Amino acid sequence: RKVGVVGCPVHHGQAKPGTEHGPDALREGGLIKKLMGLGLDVHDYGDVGTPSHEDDHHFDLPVKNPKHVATASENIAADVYNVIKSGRTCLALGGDHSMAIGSIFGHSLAEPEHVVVWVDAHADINTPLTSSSGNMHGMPLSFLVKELQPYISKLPGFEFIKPCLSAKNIAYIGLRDVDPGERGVKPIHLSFDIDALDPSLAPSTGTPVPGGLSIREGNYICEELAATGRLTCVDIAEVNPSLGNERDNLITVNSALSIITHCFGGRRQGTYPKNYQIP
Ligand code: DIR
Ligand code: MN
Ligand code: MN
Ligand code: MN
Repeated sequence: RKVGVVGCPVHHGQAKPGTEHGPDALREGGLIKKLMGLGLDVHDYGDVGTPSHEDDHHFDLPVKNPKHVATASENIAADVYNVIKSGRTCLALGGDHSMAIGSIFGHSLAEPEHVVVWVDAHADINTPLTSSSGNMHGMPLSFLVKELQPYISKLPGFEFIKPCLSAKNIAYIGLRDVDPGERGVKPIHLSFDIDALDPSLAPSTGTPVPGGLSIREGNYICEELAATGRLTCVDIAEVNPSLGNERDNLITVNSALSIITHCFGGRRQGTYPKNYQIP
């Protein structure tokens, strides 16, 4: 299997500096080697451009940094699209969770039928009008969901986005009752916010919430999704190496690497030998 890694070093979707260092923290934690160790053909495409804007205030809405988020999203979408078109599964490394605007949109250009699995402590479907924080990492799904478009205000730079997802094609973990007709054989986008894990396992993140998933639960979700053979794009968002101490960083990066490897063939029962053809 072939994997393409795209770094999305964005931070303007929330207020705490440091998520822009997420991609390099994961690389320096040994990401590429671990994926190659699973027998995968890995290509790292480097980081997308995140151009700066001087005047990025929106006076009518409490939305913070819309132009920064928009231009980065457009670049992320282009890279994710190219990676998937080249026949690789895309691994998008965030970055705050506003990264998912671009990754999900880019994925949809390559796979218009895709569905989204959103693993997060938060629903991230605020609209610019419902958001109380004004932070765009709490809004990504609202720009993509077709049914919400009547409620979405025009924002500078967002003209390129066409809503690409029906509300019924989003799964929030953990749902407990899915009907046969709601299932399908569609390509899957996994958007994993590291704050879905318990803060003891992912302390270096901006909005930790107690009572989160264990590593075992997180890995289980990823193994099940990987086993469908239909994972075409994976986001890892909100790793912030500027928060907490060195030990917190190490714990967080190792948790993220564990989640990632279980999306790409790592198994709790032990991983298959390199080049082994999974029957
Ligand atoms: C909150 C926090 N719901 C907001 N969202 C976060 O700002 O809209 N998402 N942290 O992961
Ligand atoms: Mn910056
Ligand atoms: Mn999130
Ligand atoms: Mn979250």
